[in-house]
This record gives sequence, C-alpha cells and structure tokens, in this order.
Amino acid sequence: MSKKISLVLGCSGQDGALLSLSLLKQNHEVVGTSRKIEKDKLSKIINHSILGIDKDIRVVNCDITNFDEISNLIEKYKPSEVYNLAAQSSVGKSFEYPQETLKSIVNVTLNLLEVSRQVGYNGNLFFAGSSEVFGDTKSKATIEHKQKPVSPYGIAKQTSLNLVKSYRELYNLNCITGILFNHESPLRSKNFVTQKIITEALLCRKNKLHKLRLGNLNIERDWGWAEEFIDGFQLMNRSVNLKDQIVCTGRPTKLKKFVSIVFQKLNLNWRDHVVLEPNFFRKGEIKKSYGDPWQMKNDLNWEAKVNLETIIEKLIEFKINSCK
Ligand code: NDP
Ligand code: GDR
Repeated sequence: MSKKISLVLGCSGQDGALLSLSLLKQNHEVVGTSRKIEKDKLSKIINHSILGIDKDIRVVNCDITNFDEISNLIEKYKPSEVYNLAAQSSVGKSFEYPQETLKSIVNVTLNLLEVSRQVGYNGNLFFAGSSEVFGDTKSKATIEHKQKPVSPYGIAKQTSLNLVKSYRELYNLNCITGILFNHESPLRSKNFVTQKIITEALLCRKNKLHKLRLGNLNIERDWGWAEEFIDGFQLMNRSVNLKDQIVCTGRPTKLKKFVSIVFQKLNLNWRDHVVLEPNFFRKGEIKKSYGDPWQMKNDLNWEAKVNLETIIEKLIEFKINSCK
C-alpha cells in the first residue's frame, strides 16, 4: 500500500517539526514548507536536526501566500492531510510588524482555503488558531467565550478562525481550527518567555551577577507540553465530526511562579537575579489566559497530562544536555 502523504506548512517551527516527527513515526510521507530552505537544499533546519528528521522529510521552498505555488503542491502530492502551522507567531513582534503578521496568517489561511475550494480538495485541513483571539479570559475559555483580541497577531488569528469556519459551512471543506493555548518545548526560540527564562537562569547559575530582564511577572498563562498538543491536532484533523476545539491544559500559572520554580530547581533565588524591564511590558497585555479542556476530553479523549513542574524539568534537562 502506498504511504499516506501529509503536507505541513511551517514545518521548521516548534510544532511543525514535532508534528513532522510524529507523522513520520506513523509511516506518513511528510512534505513541509519553509522559507529557510534554499533552492540548493543544502541549508539545514535546526529543529529537524535536533529531532534527527533532516533526511526523512521533504522540505520545499514555497511562497505560501501564492495561489499557484500552493495549488501545485496540493496537485502534485495529493496529501490526505494538511496542517497550516506557518505564522509570524510572536505576539510581541506583531506590534512591530503588523503587516507581515497579518500576511503570514490571514493571507495564507485564505490562500489555502481558496486553493482547496477551487481544486476541489477533499482531504482534511487543520489550522493553528490561538487563545489570543479571546483576549483576557474571565473564566476558563470555551469555544463560546467572548472574543476580544488585543494585538495584531490576535486579530489575524481571529480573522483566520472566521475564514475557516465560513469555508467549512459555505463550501463543505473539511477544515477546522485548533484554538491553541501556550505550549512549550526545547524547540521554542528565545523570543518566547519560557526559553528565555530557562536559558538565562542557567547563565545566572554560572555567573552569580547575571541578571534576567523580564516584563510583567503577574500575567497568567495556561502552559502545556507541545509534544502532546501535536497529538491533539491529529485527533482533531482525523475526527469524523470536524469542529473547532480549544486545546489547553485548563491550569493557569503566574509568570512569577514559573520563574520561581525554574530558579528553585537550580538552587537559586529568583529575586537575586530578576530585574523588571519596562520596555518588555506589552501594550495590550493579556493578564490572564486559560482554557476549558472539557470538550477535547469529551469528544476526542484528549487531555494534557504533563504538568508544569515536569515541563520545567524537561526544559532544563534538555538545555543542560545541549550545552555539554
Ligand atoms: P514557530 O514560530 O516555531 O514556527 C512558525 C513557522 O511559521 C515556522 O516554520 C516559519 O517557517 C513560519 N513562518 C514564520 N514567519 C512566517 C511568515 N512571515 N510567512 C510565512 N511563514 C512564516 O511557531 P509554533 O510552532 O510555536 O506555532 C505553530 C502555529 O501555532 C503558529 O501558527 C502559531 O501562531 C500557532 N500557535 C502556537 C502556540 C504555541 O504556544 N506554540 C499557541 C497558539 C498558537 P520558516 O521561517 O521556515 O519559513
Ligand atoms: P505569548 O508568548 O505572547 O503568550 O504567545 P510569550 O512567551 O512571548 O509571552 C508570554 C507572556 O510572558 C510575558 N513576558 C514576556 N514575554 C517575552 N517573550 N519576553 C519577556 O521578556 C517577557 N516578560 C514577560 C508576555 O508579556 C506574555 O504575557 C505565545 C505564542 O506561541 C503565540 O503564537 C500563541 O498564539 C500564544 O502563545 C498563545
């Protein structure tokens, strides 16, 4: 029997790399897109090297906002599943680069949906949505929670969510959005606060005078473990009853608490090292963001099992080993 083919837009990022590994383990052929890979194919994608999948995944350089380029990919590979994970994914940077952010999210979503509609693609399409669409959550966010995005990134993800829903309802496309809360792994870049804290806390252990500069420590986030979120994406995309879902742990934690656990695990006192940096306070900051995991558990029997302490231990362990 020929292998199933999966197409992963944004295969070089944290989720793209982890998802590709998972699909390869299930004997899928994985075709991924990246702007990083040069036409000569000699350039390496760091996350693929870390996971040891460089040689197993077919990475193509593709302008995913271009109709013909996406259309050619779908026609050539006829994937059974498509995952759109590509995005300028930093909320903070979206204030500096709103045009790029909207283009990478809204234009790409619309392009993939339009191609699918026009070529009559009937495979399954998963789109990475974001908890940022809700803004502040007053209670655990369900799919019905009021939406009040406060960043260009959140606005882009809200538009993408609405587009996917319309194409599902108007044209019967098999497309869904996973509304994803924060999920972490060692593949995260230092743009994101969890990797920044782990990396810098280890520097503090080496050099007692080292300082870690952070923004608002009072924000609360629902941090999960990326590897298990990837399983959720696949369950959603293969579900008989295709619908948008909230993917989260349901457990909010203050950033201050996250910092204190990291430093405590390294036998340090975070108060000796952390300095508040007003420039890192965001305009339009979301104070508390957490979701309701009930629907995913009920519909797909998916739940986040890895708790925050374990996430932190895994992140520290990976960083220490990679620095040896
Ligand atoms: P990453 O930032 O790690 O990866 C993003 C991917 O998008 C990269 O492969 C990159 O590919 C591609 N990309 C970046 N900028 C652009 C651009 N301007 N145009 C086209 N492609 C671009 O993100 P994650 O893996 O963490 O997240 C995956 C998806 O899930 C994203 O859509 C993100 O917004 C969403 N999400 C993530 C959450 C999380 O906690 N991780 C939570 C909620 C939503 P390359 O540079 O190789 O072209
Ligand atoms: P977020 O992740 O904006 O939630 O987006 P990030 O790790 O950047 O910020 C989390 C929270 O920490 C606060 N913060 C800082 N953040 C960064 N990056 N650096 C700092 O020094 C710092 N100090 C405090 C932030 O203000 C914020 O409140 C992630 C991305 O994966 C998105 O793509 C995704 O949609 C959301 O999660 C859900």
